[in-house]
Amino acid sequence: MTELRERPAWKALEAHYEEIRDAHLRELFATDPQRAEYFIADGAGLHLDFSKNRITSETLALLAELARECEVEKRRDAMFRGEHINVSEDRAVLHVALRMNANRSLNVDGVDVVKEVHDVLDRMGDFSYRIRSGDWKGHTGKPIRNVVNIGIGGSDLGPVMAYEALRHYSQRDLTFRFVSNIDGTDFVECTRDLDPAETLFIVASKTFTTLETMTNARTAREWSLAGLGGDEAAVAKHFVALSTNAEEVAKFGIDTANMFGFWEWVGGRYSMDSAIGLSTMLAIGYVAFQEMLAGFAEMDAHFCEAPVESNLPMLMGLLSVWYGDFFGAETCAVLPYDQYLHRFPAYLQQLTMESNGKHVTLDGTRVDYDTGAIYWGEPGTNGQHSFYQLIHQGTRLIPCDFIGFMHSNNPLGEHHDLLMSNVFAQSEALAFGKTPEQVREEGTAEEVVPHRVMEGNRPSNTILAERLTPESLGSLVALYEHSVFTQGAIWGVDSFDQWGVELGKALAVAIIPELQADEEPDLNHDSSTNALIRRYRQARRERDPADEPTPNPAGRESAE
Ligand code: G6Q
Repeated sequence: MTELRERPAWKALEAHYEEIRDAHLRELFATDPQRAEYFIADGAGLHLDFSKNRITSETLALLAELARECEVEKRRDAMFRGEHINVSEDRAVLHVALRMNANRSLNVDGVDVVKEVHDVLDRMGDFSYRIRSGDWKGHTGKPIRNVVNIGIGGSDLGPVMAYEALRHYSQRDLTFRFVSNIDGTDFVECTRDLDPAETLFIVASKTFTTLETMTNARTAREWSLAGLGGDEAAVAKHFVALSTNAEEVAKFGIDTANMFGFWEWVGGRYSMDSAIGLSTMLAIGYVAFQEMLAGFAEMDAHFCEAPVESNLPMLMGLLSVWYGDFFGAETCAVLPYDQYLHRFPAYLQQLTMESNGKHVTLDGTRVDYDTGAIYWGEPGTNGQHSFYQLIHQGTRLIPCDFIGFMHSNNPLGEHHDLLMSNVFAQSEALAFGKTPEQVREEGTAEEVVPHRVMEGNRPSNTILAERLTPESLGSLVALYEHSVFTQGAIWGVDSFDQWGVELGKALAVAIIPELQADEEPDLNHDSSTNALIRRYRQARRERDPADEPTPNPAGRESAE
């Protein structure tokens, strides 16, 4: 048995689970109506109501004890000191340094990383000012009006999410697009209505070797040059790079003067507040970007200072462990009631699942408990008219995070009251449901009663903030970052590597020449993969003229 399952707090939680597993939230609230007054916590401008969880004070005490036994705080402090807590890659994990105030310093491996962070932020600020003001001119002398971020994974999901979340604060005469997929459709559709003379490409790639990004970047280069008369000098005006790899950036043909750097201690999925956030800064400006960083920093401080029992990220992380490892919940739904957060669940999927989708502990031992849950979700109220049915009446337990704001950025008649009434109604309905008696009292025909019964006892967290601002977005993202950290520290896994994505990448690289070879290649895969490749090759031979590659379709179109 692994160390975690031998821990006294874990064993106590197992015993406690047997006592509490059938307790209904109706009873828990009936016997303790005050629970909504103490199962709450505030930090960094966020309010967390976790009273609609299947817990008692004893559960909370035991979970806090588990955090102490697993030394979550010690591990957190090691992260903030810059120790190499990413053991499988032997790296520091220092996204928290990206939002440290300029008057702080943090020495890591002999370098003051806070100073380096602020040097890059200042350069990003100057560049943003030049683009936003129209001072930076494209190759033909026109100001930039379109910004296309080319990146994937951590170099895409954070930037897209943040742009969408903060659109209200964005400069509206600039158009932002995000190309990530290696499917040519993504590039073509993102650029087809853009004028190359007014378009800036941001090539965002930590390594600057990622197949998807480099393929899209080369296509962008061709598109741009085709639309600008083929003069190589145009690249300097229309391409910037966000990367840690100056050598590859230079090889690609981007002047390193147009490169904004970051460091190996920033993991891809933790990089939206590094240079990878350049598109965000171009959209909202330097000052608002700083406000977003301040929101992150407030949550960092809360995570470091608040006791476990009132520490938002720790509470949320521990509750995830409670449901995943004791109740056997496999997923967690994130339900933001704000249209601007429509990409937030997709962003969180990478943050949570790439971080904690791990099967061994730090020392390589196979875990004998479940790790990272499957995160998913959609903005409310749309989800209510689709998958909420399963959460309410299905057979699976799905803990939910509801996210809402006191004030709308677009107050429109009674829209916001109606929106928020749904947040409160959904968590109430999930927790308390509807008994057969209540259904009968409504005059329901007996044979329909079972269909209309809502068992309730579906747990949820409700996270409220005043308004969606750059600052509250920063706090919200940091909340989940540190919740992920807490879960990883309990499970004893490396939340900062991602070896699981490597095998597929390597296999794809090996298959490319097999798809393209003129001669029938010697295929040595399994029989299924061999047959699929042969089938594709056959279709490729039979391509009609419409399938012929068109390297610069959009460039040609918009240059006309
Ligand atoms: C994130 C992962 C991964 C990464 C992408 C893009 O934590 O490492 O999603 O962000 O593979 O990598 P590059 O930025 O190096 O292109």
